[in-house]
Amino acid sequence: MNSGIKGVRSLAMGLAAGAMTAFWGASALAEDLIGQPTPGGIDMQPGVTPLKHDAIFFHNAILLPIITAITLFVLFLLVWVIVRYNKRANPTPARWSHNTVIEVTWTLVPVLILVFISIFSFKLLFAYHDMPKPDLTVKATGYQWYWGYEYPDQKIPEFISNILPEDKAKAKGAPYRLAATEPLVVPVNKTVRVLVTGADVIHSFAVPAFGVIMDGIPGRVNETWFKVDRIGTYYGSCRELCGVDHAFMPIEVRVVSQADFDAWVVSKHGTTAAATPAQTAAAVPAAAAPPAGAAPTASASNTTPAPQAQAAH
Ligand SMILES: [Cu+2]
Repeated sequence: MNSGIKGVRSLAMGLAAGAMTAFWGASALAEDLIGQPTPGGIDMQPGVTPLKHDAIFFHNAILLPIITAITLFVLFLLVWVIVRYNKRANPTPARWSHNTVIEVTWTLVPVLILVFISIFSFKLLFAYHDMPKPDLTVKATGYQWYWGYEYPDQKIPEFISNILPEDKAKAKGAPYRLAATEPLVVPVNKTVRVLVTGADVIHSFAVPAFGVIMDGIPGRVNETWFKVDRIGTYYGSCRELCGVDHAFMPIEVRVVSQADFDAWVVSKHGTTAAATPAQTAAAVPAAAAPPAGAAPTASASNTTPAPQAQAAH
């Protein structure tokens, strides 16, 4: 009998271990895709911004252990009551109905747990709210059912970003329903302020790898920010049910080097001067009183207003 139990137990443990290996092993083998969902993946998308790193820490290191501990504790209490205090094991139940110590405890302990969580929660909330001085501002406007992006600093007027059709996405090797005809292009390691609004109904600008989600509300401009620490393409989507094609207005953000960003801005006929305060600050003394002949060395669009934009920084 004993060996039978042992056999069942080792079989169960073997099955459990096998299942765990298959479950975790598969997800570990399948390298997480950056900036988009991983087929069969678990957990959140890998983060590439300080906000997302903090959010992942908050979820994985603070919330999950607390949730797990509480769940196991309640499970233990349930099993204990079922086993120890059923009719057979405890034929004459106690008659008391109050216990001050227990009542104070089960009021105080949850309060303390919530206070502990709130310390980290508020820290994260404030981090979302306290945007560092932005290096770049982009405006994202939600339409039924596409996005419009505008770069006021670079004087790039709004351009439209639609969903990339399936055949074109396949041809490009880009994920269909995440790829867009025109990406939002931003420089790496720069604080990007995103102004979000809606033109018709409420939309929402969300990019999971950045940990940002912000409603775009008609008649109102909301603000969020991100600072991406690695070059790449990151996908998001509208996160507010906005009508029949809600699922077909993806967000594609291409994070590139400053040089590539400047080149992109030039290709959009924008001005690159205001985009690089760090560089222009260094360049200001040299450019303070440029001789008329020196103008061609600056970018073609770097005309009179640009030094004022530099001075503003
Ligand atoms: Cu929408």
